[in-house]
Amino acid sequence: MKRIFLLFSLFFCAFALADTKVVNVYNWSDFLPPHLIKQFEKETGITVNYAEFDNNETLYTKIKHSKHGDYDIITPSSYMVDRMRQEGLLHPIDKTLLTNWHHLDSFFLNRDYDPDNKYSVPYLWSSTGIAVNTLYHNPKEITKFADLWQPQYHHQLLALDDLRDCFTIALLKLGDDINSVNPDTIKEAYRALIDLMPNIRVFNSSAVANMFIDEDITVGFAWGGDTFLASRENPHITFIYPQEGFQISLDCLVIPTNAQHVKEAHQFINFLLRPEIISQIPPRIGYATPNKTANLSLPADLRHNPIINPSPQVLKRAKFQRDLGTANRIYERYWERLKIGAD
Ligand code: N2P
Repeated sequence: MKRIFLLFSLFFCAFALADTKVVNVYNWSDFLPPHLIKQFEKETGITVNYAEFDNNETLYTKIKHSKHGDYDIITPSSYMVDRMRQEGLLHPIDKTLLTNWHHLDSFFLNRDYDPDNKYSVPYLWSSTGIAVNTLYHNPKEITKFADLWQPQYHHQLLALDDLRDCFTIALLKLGDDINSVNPDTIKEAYRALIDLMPNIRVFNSSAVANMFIDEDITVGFAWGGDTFLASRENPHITFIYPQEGFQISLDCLVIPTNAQHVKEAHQFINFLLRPEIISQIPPRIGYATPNKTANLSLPADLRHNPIINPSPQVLKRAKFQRDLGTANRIYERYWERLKIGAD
């Protein structure tokens, strides 16, 4: 009798497991409020397994070496979408399953990094600019990335711990293309970063808001999203869109080629495209949404906040990052040397 009961239980468990629907999400740290995950689970009966990363390169390595389809949704930035799609790491998006697609703002669609958005759905965006605490620094003296090289910022700057963001500010300072693949130009950008090192106090990209709130750091280049969060807690913090131009950091929802739960992944994406869902994210995590319907419903102070939503005039200076192909290796080598302090 006992044995029959045990067999029955095992059979029941296996049946229950097979029937459990899941979606495995791998997202940037602090990039989705937990209550929305719960809401999705409740609405759909799909269990969300959730993990976080801190930079595109970590994400890339995980996906490149994931043999068994560990993830169904990941959120690379535009340049990494470009690289992954070219390397065959992404599953095409089935837009017929995304009934909320039409809410997206066309400014963010059909860019070079993914023509026709065959593989990616814009999720959240921000700009890389200069964050300044006006109690300590005169923001009028900082209008461009090049100003960060001034000796007055000796040992003061926060630098994003992010290869592309660091090279981009150096390339902009030099007046070069932020997607340059010319070895001489990349070398010049590296030399410029070496020159910047005495001013850098810390490399960090996951605790930026808190560092500014606590005034451990008072100036540096940062993502607008973190700076916005910090500015709500510490009113002396402001954000400058540099004159040379600046990079848009657009993070996208994509499905890896070997994902095991493609249908559930589309359901998750469509949920995040729903205006009443995505509009809950900017007030909580500081990043802006490319969903135009959601933007209209944001509280006015957020809608008109220049950190979250820069004017169309400012946006004209915005640049999108693309993949660098074989030049990636050159950047990576210089990045490693920079971080270990070799020249
Ligand atoms: C915030 C995540 C930042 C995403 N922790 C930058 N692309």
